[in-house]
Amino acid sequence: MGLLIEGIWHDTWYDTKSSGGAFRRSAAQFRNWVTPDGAPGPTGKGGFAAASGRYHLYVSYACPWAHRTLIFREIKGLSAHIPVSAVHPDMLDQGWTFAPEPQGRTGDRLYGLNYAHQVYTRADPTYSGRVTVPILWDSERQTVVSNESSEIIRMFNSAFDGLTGNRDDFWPEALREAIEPVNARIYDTVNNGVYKCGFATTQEAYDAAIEPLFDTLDWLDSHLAQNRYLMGDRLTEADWRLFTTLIRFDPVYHLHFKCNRRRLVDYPNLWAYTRELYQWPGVAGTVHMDHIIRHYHYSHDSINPHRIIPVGPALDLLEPHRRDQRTVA
Ligand SMILES: N[C@@H](CCC(=O)N[C@@H](CS)C(=O)NCC(=O)O)C(=O)O
Repeated sequence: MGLLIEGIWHDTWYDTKSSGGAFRRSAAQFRNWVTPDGAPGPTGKGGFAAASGRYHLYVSYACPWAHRTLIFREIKGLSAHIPVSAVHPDMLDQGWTFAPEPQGRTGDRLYGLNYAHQVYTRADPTYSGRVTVPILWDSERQTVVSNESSEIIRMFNSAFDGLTGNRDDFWPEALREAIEPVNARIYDTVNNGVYKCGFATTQEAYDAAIEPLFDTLDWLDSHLAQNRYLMGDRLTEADWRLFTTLIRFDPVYHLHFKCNRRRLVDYPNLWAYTRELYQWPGVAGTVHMDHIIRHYHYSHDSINPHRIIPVGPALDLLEPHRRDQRTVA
C-alpha cells in the first residue's frame, strides 16, 4: 500500500494522524469523459470519443468501486468493446500488481506492466497521489481518461449506445434529481462508511462511522420492504452502487471492518434485494468472491497481522429472491 510522489512510488499506509484517527478518501484526479463524439464531458478535457477497442479498463475484482464499472460494462453490452485487465488480489508494498494468479484472471493484457502505479506514470511521469482502481485507459492517446468509478459508470451508461445499440438507461433524466441525495447518503454512510469503520484508528472515529452505517441499512431495509428498487419500480445506478458494498458485507465488512451490529442476512429485504441484483443477467460473473475475501484479509496487515483468511459465511446467493412476486403496498 502506498502512493506516488512526483512519479516515485512510496510505500506508506493511509495517514489518519492528521484527522483524529479517521479515514479520509482522497479525490480522484483524472476526470475526463468519454462521449459519443469526443465533445468534453462535465469535467476535464474533450477528445475521448466512444470507439470499439480504444479504451481499456483496469480493475481489481476485490474492489467495490471497480466492481461498479465491471457491472456496467456487462449490463450495457460493452464487453466486446472495452477489454479488461485485473490486478492480483494482494495489495502489498508495491500497491496493486499484475502478478499472475493460477486461474489466469490477472495480468496487464495491454502492456504487460508489473504494477498499477506504472499505468499512472505512463500517463503522467510526475503524478502525485494514490494509485487506485478502476482506471479507464485510452490506448490511443496513452493516458488515463478517468479514475473515478461514479463517472465511469455514467459514461458506460450512455456514451457507447450508438455502437452497441443498448439503450438501457440506469441514469434516467427524470430520476436524476431523486437519485442524487440517495447516492450521497449511501456513499457517505455505506460505500465509504464501511471503510471509515474499518480504517479508523481511534474509538471515536469508529463510533462516528458505525452509527450512521446501521441507521442507513435500517432505513434501506424498510424502504425496500415497500419498493422493489431504491427508486421504486425502476432499477437505476443507485442500486448498482449499493450492491457492490452489500455483496461484500457478510464475507468481509462484518468481521474485518467491524461492521457487526447486524449481518446482511439479518435484513430480509436487503438480503433478497442483494440476491435479485446478483441474479441479474451477467452480474454473477462479475462477482469474484475468492478475490474479495483474499484481498482485504491478506492486504491489510494493520487490521489482520497474521493474514489468516477466514472461511467466510455460507451464503446462498442463488436462493430465489421473489422480489418480482411482491405486492407493493
Ligand atoms: N474514487 C475512487 C476510489 C477508488 C478506490 O479507492 N479504490 C481502491 C480499491 S477498493 C484503491 O485502489 N485503493 C488503493 C489506495 O488507496 O492506495 C473511485 O470510486 O473510483
